[in-house]
Amino acid sequence: MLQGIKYSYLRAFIAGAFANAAAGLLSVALGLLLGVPSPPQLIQEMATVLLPPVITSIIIGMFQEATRPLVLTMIAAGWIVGGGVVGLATGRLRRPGPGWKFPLVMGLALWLAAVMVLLPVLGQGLFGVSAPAGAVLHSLLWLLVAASYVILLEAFATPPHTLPSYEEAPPDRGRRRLVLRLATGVAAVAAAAVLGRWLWTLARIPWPGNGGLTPEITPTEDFYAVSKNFLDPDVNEAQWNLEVTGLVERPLTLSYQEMLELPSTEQYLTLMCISNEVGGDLMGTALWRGVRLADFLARAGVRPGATKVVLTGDDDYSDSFPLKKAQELGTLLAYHMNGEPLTSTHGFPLRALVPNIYGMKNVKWLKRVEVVDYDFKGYWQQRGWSDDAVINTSSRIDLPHPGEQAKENASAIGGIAFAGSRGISRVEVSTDYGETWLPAEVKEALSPYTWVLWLRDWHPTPGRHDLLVRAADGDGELQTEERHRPSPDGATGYDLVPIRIIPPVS
Ligand SMILES: Nc1nc2c(c(=O)[nH]1)N[C@H]1C(S)=C(S)[C@@H](COP(=O)(O)O)O[C@H]1N2
Ligand SMILES: [Mo]
Repeated sequence: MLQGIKYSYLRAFIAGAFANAAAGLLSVALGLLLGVPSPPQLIQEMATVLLPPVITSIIIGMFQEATRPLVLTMIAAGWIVGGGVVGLATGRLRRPGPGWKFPLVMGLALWLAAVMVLLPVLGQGLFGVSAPAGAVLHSLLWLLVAASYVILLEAFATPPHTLPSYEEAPPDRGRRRLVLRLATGVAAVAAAAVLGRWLWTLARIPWPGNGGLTPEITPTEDFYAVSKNFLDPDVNEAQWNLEVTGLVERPLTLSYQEMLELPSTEQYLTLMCISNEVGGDLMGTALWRGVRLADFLARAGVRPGATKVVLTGDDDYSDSFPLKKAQELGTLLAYHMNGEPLTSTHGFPLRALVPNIYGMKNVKWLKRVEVVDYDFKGYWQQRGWSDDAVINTSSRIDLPHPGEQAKENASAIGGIAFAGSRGISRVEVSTDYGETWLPAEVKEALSPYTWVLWLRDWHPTPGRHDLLVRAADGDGELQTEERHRPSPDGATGYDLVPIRIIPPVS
């Protein structure tokens, strides 16, 4: 397909880029098949590890819901360009003429570079020994990636002078080769397109839009979703078990069915991500059904000296909280969300719900509960985020909609306020940037663990108005006015919505 391109640098680069796009696609498919994290996935995880939380938080603040697609697009672009650069570099090294020695040596060199340099740099150890999937599978995956890259590069990049010329070869042979190359080229473009599309759908985070006042219970399909994963686990309930281990008298292993048969409770609870910005959308309320964590612990019998409980998900994400928190009535291991089994996005088959602390401790795809007597640091704590992670009192204006800059008329200001399990005692709004504050009407909470809706009549005059909101928690403590980014303890500050009221046309 590159027949027409004579300029050999360009040709080598394009060939390498195509070859790596296809090899990347193959690696993702193989990774899924073998249960090994694929190269793009490793790189994405590495990016979250290497970047300090302050930077991550600034980036997320700047790009909001576009962050994940952006990061994934950048990784995909880097991967493809990297393939092009390698194609270009090796194209220069190669002596003209066909032969199998060069590709073989090159494939081996690339494979060794991957397993002996890249994998250790990505935190997986030499040959991937320290990765959960182990060295054999990792080495195999990378061998296949290197091999497919080299083979495709050969197919695309072989310079024209190594082809039999039309004078020397029977014409139909030349034509067949051309057709073959065209077909491979088209397949590679298609593969790259599929990879791109697939990355894009993976990267999309559901982003609830709210034209009016926020629904008090968030529909499951609008519920925000956050995870560390490039690809979330898809747990098969028949193969799933919950393990309760560590400092317990009788370790437990429960099947999905056994768990469903335990006495359960239903409760409304609001989840909020610690990365949520002031006025942000990374929160939602649902009705959950599950078994109290305290019941599991009582069955297993906690041994003296235990201080913390460590929860681990199927994606090997883990987090912990104090044993006392685990034994509170509101701490649930939930299997239903809004009357249905959990969706895989929200942690099927089982997830933790822990009142009063941020979303990151609400481990999804839960497979293990371990009782310990030391200060465990979870996935995000190792990256500098708060360990207590107590939810800050916050409030948000949803009406008038913050996206609207101008409005012809308005009759109310409204939104939500949340203070974990401390409850909300009052909400006040200001229409003059905090000069004066007016009380808002607060709807009774659905449970001790949810946000509240609030509303205030407002009949504004034309012109600009700077709306602010603030809430006080159940103890009467007013939320912090000081503005802080989410990292490392969760955002603080008042939500501000500037709006211009346009005089009605008469
Ligand atoms: N196993 C696992 N659980 C996890 C996470 C994760 O990456 N893996 N992310 C946490 C974070 S940061 C948040 S905010 C909540 C989000 O839950 P949701 O997607 O159901 O809204 O899940 C938490 N539980
Ligand atoms: Mo989160």
